[in-house]
Amino acid sequence: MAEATSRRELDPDPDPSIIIIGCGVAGLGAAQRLLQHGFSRVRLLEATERSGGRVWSRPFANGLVEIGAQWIHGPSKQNAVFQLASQYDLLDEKAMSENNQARQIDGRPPGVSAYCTSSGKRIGPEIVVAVTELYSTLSLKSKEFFQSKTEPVLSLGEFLKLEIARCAEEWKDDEETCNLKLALLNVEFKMECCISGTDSLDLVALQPFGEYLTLPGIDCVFPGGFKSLIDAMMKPLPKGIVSYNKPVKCIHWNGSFKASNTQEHSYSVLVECEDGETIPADHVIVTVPLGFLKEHYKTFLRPPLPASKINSIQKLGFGTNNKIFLEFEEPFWEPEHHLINLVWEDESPLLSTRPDLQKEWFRKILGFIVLQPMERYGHVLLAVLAGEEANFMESLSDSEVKNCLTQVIRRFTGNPSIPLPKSIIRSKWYSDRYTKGSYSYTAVGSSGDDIDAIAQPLPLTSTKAQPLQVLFAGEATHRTFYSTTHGALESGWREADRLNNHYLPFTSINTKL
Ligand code: 6YU
Repeated sequence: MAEATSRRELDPDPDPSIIIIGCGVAGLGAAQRLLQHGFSRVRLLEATERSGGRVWSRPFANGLVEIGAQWIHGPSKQNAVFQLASQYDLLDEKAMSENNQARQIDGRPPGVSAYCTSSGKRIGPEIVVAVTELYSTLSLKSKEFFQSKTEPVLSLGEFLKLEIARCAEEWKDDEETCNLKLALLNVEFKMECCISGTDSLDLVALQPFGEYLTLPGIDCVFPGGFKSLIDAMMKPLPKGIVSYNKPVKCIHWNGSFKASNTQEHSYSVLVECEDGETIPADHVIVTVPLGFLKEHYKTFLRPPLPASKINSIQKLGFGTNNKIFLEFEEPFWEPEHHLINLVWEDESPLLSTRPDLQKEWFRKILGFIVLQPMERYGHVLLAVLAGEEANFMESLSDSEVKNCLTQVIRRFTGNPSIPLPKSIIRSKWYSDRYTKGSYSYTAVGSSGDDIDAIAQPLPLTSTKAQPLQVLFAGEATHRTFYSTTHGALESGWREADRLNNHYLPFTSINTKL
């Protein structure tokens, strides 16, 4: 593990009791770092029966599929997950190559795409290239407002729509081609909704959009599943450090709590679990998802969170991106295709209608990602969709989803005899009571300052009370890498380092991972 100067070697006296709530990437990162720094009284409380949180690799078809995080976004030296995965030797040769690390692809699924229309036709490369290039240009332009003091409109959606309308006026194509271009742009909107985990780009704030940092590197996956990272992080931790099925109900802070039957000093924090157990601690690192905090902020802390923090929790966005994996007996797609896009010819980003969820939820699916290599996964397609439609999908049965998607596939391929998929597995992140969605985004009315406000430890001001009683980590607390595993990991490390610096204010510790 780490070559770290142990804080116990330097200052063996205080060994505070530290509780980490949540055993996802952020919680594990914090635990790993605290132990490396020499803290020994560390305990993780996890609501569910497993580690990983929004990293969840499950057996399906021939291999493992990712119910949550799938790719290392920007696998290169500055990416903490890439660093750790390389150190644990979890990636294949291609991902490790200098060439892979140097390329920039802007967070989209890598590979060759096919574009099928709702009337069962294929769209040729010429029009696809023109539209994808236009969208990339607009997307880059939308990120420039981060550096400027003013923005023309509040949301990313409004900005893109104004730009598209302006460009469309200059198109010289016939009406059918213009409509097809708009329909293709609508697929880009759906993709952007999935990337941001939002219902609509009208909800995403324009000004802070460019603050999210995209790292170089063609996105890659873990050959042994994302879970191989979680397993590798768990391995060096002391046995029993994680208590599973241990949901925390309330964090009582700013108090003076005694451990039962001991003469120990009193603790500022008392963690109350749903099963009634209470655990005193000097420090608590909260890594629960923003979706959980949005629902429970009123009761999750006593005294309640300061108004400034509540305001930021409410303002920041947290939406759903769901996945549906389908296994087929035989592939009906061409082997070179990595993504089969679904282009509804009657759609356009310039036409805003509220969908009838019951009848049209599947229209939000942008397409099917082909899991490759086939030898590892079997014949598996992955459909992704975001927002209200993704939430609605969770209320349907497996066979309803399977039947519906088969109809869609038959229609778009023009092949009515494609058989039903053999099996299905899907995510339900919105109804997951300890997550309540997929990941965070800067919603209209919020900014990076809200992310920093959520990350601020309690108490907020230096009073006589013990500092750093409650600390906050998790993807939604990382200003430039929110919504990713590398953001979550860095946030866990950040809070562990914060505690370490607090106990050793004048000592510089060289921690190497
Ligand atoms: C990435 C990717 N990826 C797809 C989907 C999802 C996510 N992400 P955790 O939730 O993991 O842990 C908290 C724990 O707390 C958890 O175990 C709970 O059970 C527990 N808990 C809750 N309440 C509790 C209580 N009361 N008591 C005790 N325990 C409690 N990231 O790097 N690559 O491909 C994807 C994707 C469907 C759902 C993703 C991806 C996001 C990551 O999964 C996520 O950030 C981290 O795992 C979170 O870790 P954590 O520890 O913070 O929380 C410009 C611009 C745009 C900005 N966005 C662009 C980026 C695109 C990101 N897109 C991701 C897309 C995919 C496909």
